[in-house]
Amino acid sequence: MNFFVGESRISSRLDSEGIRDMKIGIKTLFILTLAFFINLVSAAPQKYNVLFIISDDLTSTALSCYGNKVCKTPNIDSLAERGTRFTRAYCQGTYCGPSRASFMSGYYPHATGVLGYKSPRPQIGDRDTWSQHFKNNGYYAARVSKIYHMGVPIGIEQGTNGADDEASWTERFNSKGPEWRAPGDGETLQNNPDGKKPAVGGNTFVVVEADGDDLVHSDGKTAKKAVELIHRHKDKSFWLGVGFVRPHVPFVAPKSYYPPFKPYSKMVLPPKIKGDWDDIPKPGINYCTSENMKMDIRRQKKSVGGYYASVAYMDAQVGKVLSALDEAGLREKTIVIFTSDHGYHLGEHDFWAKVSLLDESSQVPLIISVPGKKPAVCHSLTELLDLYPTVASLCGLPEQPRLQGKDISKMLDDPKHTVRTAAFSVAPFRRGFLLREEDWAYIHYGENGAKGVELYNVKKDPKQYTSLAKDPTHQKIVARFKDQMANKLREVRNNDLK
Ligand SMILES: [Ca+2]
Repeated sequence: MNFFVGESRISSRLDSEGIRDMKIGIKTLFILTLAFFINLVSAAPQKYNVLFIISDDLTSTALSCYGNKVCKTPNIDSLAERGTRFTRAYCQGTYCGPSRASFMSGYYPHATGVLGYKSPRPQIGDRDTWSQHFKNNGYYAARVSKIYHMGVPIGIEQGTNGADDEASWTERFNSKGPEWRAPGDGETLQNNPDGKKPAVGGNTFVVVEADGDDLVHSDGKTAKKAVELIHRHKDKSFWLGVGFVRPHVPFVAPKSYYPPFKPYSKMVLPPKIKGDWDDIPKPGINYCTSENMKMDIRRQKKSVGGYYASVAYMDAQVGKVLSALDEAGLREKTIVIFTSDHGYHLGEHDFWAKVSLLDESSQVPLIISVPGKKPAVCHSLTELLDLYPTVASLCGLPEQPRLQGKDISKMLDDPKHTVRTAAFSVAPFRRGFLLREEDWAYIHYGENGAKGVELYNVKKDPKQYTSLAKDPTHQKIVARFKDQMANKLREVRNNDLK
């Protein structure tokens, strides 16, 4: 405020040349200061892009980076080679609707009450979903195809939005595809013992060796749109959700993806153990079994081969999206996440598909790649619910204490770091609840376990063949878990939604 007074006082002592020099000096100082602040801003934590790729109904056991020797997934493997691969990541609901509503909203299924195939919006009101939080912080937020629940195949055949949440996005795109109607060699494997049914629609095990190329199908179109969006938005910050629908049934992929799995008779099924179901309570017998689907050994093996071909096809689409990131020069600016909404049974215990709370169905593949961080394999327990707070924290967005997940970003610097002793998941159809610790898997049915209990020592019995729930020497552990489950449910329901 004294600038002009000062200038006039000084001017009385200086000649006009001196005043000019001083004005230039002040201008220079101003420019230097401005440059300093611009420099400060550019040195602030980098505003990463987020590329979230999610497959549908994908078990980690089908990926070569998780040890599969038959199904090769070079593109997902390449992401695992540069990121952190999690071996104990769990979904919060073992089918699409609740799982997706949970990790997008930041709440457990029992906190929002979204246990079916619905959008979480009525429960969360105006609270930000994961992508919306980024959108409200200056990001372009888009989804291509299935991020929230969409019916597969029917919603994909129609190209509709499903149980989507419009407020989560700046833009959204659906990828219509022919699904089971794709021209090619189709066979219905489920409930078709005399082979008289043609390829059918609905939530049915159908394999179609399809004519034509990748772009005939929904996932090919999804990859193409994602590539286009990456190039179009490479100069601003984006949160891009890319949802592939394979390997969800129907198992449809171009013919070129099938040769490694043919003849189907060479597919190896998991061992069939006599009396395997004897210690599983009734609600623990999965809704899809070899028996109730009327699938003989030939059909079971073809189911595995068809599933693998769908995984290989989906992996190729992941490759196209990852290449686009490199072509756009964004690898060093983008956090890439690859996961699935839940796992899948491929004949273990003669179970098929999802819903079960055993590891094949509740554990998910999860790879997180953050620029500049060392590649690692992390065995610490984590939940899909942790993605929202973790990625928000990595991008320097405001923290939201209401979120029920935990920030696991320290695990990306130190894979030995832990944030939880148990992962929690639910199977709403069966009122089933899982607490998965490093050494134990505890499952009970009915709010208090009245409908049955399973307990597995996963250290000694990783394939979960022998439930110890009724073993007299394990009753203390069962009692501990029962208490812990009651506490967990209380904790989950104690939130800001009410
Ligand atoms: Ca799913």
